[in-house]
Amino acid sequence: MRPLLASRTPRVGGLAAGLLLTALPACNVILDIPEPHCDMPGNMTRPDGGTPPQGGDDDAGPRPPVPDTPADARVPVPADYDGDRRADLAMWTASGTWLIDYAANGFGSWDERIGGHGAPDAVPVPARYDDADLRADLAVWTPTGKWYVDYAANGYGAWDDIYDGYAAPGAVPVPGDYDGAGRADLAVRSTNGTWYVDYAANGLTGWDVIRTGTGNESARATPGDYDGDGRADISIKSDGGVWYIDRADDGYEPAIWDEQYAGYGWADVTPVPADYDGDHRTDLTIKGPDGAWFIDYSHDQGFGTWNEIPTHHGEGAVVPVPADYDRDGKADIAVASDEMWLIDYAVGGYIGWDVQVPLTP
Ligand SMILES: [Ca+2]
Ligand SMILES: [Ca+2]
Ligand SMILES: [Ca+2]
Ligand SMILES: [Ca+2]
Repeated sequence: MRPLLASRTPRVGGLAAGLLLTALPACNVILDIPEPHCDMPGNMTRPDGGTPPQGGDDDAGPRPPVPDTPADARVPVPADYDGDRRADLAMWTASGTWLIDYAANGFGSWDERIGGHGAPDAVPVPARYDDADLRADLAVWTPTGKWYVDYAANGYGAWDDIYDGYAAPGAVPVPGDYDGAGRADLAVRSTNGTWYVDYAANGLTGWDVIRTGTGNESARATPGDYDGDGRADISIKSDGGVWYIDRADDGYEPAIWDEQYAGYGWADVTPVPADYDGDHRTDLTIKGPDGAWFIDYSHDQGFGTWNEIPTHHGEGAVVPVPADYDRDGKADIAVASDEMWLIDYAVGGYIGWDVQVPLTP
């Protein structure tokens, strides 16, 4: 291990960035970057240790993963529902209606209003669960372990399949393409830090991966493809600001991380990993409650220095919804509330919202 002093000097200048750095003490720390990461990528080896903060959660017991949701509550669920490689605006209501505003004809009104897609305590998890087309499938997961899927290939309308057996104590769903087969795999992470994956390629019949030691209850799941090999990697961000990555390429061993990076904000920031620079690798990114986004691109010298700190991009009770809304290959900064969807496209820089879409009921 070689401790590196990260300057964390933002490339954006000015008073605002300085204030933000002050407000985010975790950004001015000694970075404990595993030395192998600084060498050629082909020479990477697993650093020893890497166990995130533990303790306490074993006795915590199961807890509901989502608070009681009012029937009229709406959850932003952006995804590419028509397969044109542009993310579409969408909201799922707790009463089971999917509202979709396709990017193709411009944003401004719901193009689809699809009912009958609710379930008790459901959490919406749209993704491409089959490889029949490029369209996202409508899906919800429930804490009782059911995964409901309405495949896009035969048209949206009603659940095509209900898979059962995907429960774990206090679990949150973390679907993704963990084996690179081109389909989302069913996956959950439990409160006590076990990550379960059922690969779709060999049939949705039971867990193929049970990876223990992915942090405690307070850690946030941040799966993404951090090395760009087409397979989602297991990842968490701890309350203490450490971003842990267990790459898919060398398999998963309990509590052993391939990479870990410190300085990514305390518990009050929201991790928003996505590919903001368009190199097909997920970038380490957090959003502060004051509307600042701290982006650390993967394409330069690796992780450890903020590349961009756009401010005034979503203060207060908004949900960050980064996605590629204009098909330039780069995730765009975006936030949604019940009333408005705001997008700042990556092209042209993050100067201010390019699109402000009022959301009708
Ligand atoms: Ca689309
Ligand atoms: Ca990967
Ligand atoms: Ca990237
Ligand atoms: Ca974009």
